[in-house]
Amino acid sequence: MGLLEGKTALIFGVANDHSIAWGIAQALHAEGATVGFSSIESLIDKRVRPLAESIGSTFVEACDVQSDADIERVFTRWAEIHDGLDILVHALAFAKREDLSGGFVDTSRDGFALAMDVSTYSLVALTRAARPHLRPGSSVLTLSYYGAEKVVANYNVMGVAKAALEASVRYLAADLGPQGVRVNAISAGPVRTLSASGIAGFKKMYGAFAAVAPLRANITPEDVGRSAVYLASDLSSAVTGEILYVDGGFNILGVPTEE
Ligand code: 0WE
Repeated sequence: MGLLEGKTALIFGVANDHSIAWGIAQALHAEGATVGFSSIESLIDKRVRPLAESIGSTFVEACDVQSDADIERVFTRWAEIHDGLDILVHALAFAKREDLSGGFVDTSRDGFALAMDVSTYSLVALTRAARPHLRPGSSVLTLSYYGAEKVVANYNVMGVAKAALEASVRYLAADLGPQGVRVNAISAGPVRTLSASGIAGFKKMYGAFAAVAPLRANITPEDVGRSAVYLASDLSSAVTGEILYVDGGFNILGVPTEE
């Protein structure tokens, strides 16, 4: 019997089969969860629907997370098919490419607002829309990165957005706790996803990570998926407002050094 038998999950942020969101989807499905998907319109037919179908999932809806009306439409549609929701996964972010290199000091007002709206406020908006459907014992999960806490070259405005995301996890956990709903984040080490492709210096930092992280390996979407199962399941029944590192121990290092 799977750890998530009888539970339903709605996952925002699958782009393709390399996505962390897809690693999470497969892991939740393997433990018996019924999984639905939402992603940006342009990815639905070519990328998301085939993946969803491969795990027997029929719920696939486009969503522009910058639109409250669009978010509302997705949850209304969900409620037409399902009785409630046990697991909400928020695995999306966006900043303008020009804001992911050079000096953070040069971040424009609209670039800052865009990164915060798509990457941070969307968790608040999705959690609020999901709330009427979330049963006691359900779990909200988002993804963060170490650049929220310490300066990572070029991560820039995304670091600020992830810092606000982690704070949002704590405030949402306090709000929804009395309803029996838990809210947590996984802070994952760098993974080679579509989001990481073409980022200045990513390849180099990806290699350096495996050389210095205590577990001496890069992080895979499957690694993140297994920890997501823990946070989504009753195994973590008293865990909320937490940031769980899935980073091979990288964050414990004071001076990351190659041997
Ligand atoms: O959170 C992320 C990536 C988020 C991201 C990526 C992109 C690429 C394409 C947000 N917006 C965009 N916009 C685009 O146009 N990561 C944790 C991966 C990541 O991104 C970095 C990293 C790492 C690690 C950017 C700079 C430096 C390191």
